[in-house]
Amino acid sequence: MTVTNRSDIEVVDYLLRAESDVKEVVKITDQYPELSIDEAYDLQKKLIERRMEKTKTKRLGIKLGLTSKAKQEMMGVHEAIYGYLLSDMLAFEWEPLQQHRLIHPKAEPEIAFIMSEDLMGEHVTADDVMKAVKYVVAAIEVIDSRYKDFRFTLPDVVADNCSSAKLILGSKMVKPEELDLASIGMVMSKNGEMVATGAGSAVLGHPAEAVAWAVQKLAKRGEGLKKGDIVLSGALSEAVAFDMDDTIIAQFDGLGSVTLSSRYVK
Ligand code: 0L1
Ligand code: MG
Repeated sequence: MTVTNRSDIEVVDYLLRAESDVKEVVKITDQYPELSIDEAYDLQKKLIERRMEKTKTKRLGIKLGLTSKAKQEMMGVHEAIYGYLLSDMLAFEWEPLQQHRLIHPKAEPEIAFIMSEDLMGEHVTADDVMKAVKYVVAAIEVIDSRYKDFRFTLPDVVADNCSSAKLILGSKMVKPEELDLASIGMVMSKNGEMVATGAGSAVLGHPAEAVAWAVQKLAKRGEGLKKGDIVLSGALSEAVAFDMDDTIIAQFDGLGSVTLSSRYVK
């Protein structure tokens, strides 16, 4: 069944309510099993517009998901996905996350790009991306699927803005030409114990390749990256679940570290 205009709003509100009530919900394809990826991106767009209106937030940038072959295989898909980052998703190293505002969060180590110019087009390459990037920064993305047990199909997760919840940036900004992004190594620890390792090449071979892919996809919808956008290029390792009082540190070669801490703050 195709999601009709009327039910689009219902679906969007269903997902936004799950986020604001901090309650996981049944995935939408249980009710709309025929939902296509294209329709899911339509829903995502409506969800973002409605969320920005409700929370008085602005676009911060773009995020990519499912950028590792391992995760694509796990989900039985051959493509990455993208979603939007909004201004209230930006969190800071010095300010613990409010754990009670999150459902079942997981942390992902990522390389963030800060764009120095607009970038749009169906033929944009990784080289074009590198030329349009001002800085690269170590980042942790917090994903927090609104779906029960973090289980979903591809259209579900696209409609849910690719599980986006928060992002934290490190404080070291590096010019992209100063590093070989594919060979950057990363170690992530939780409460002092190593929990994940990875390299930049885990992100579709090279993080800039992943961003170029997103620009090409965005172009099909008449969109692109904007000057000042923060782009999360995709995870260098699997996502790691965390709870209150946990501290997660991701350390990247050449980019320094970024720290996430979480507390129950009311
Ligand atoms: O940012 C990501 O790679 C996650 C994308 C959505 C899939 C998930 O929630 O695990
Ligand atoms: Mg991510």
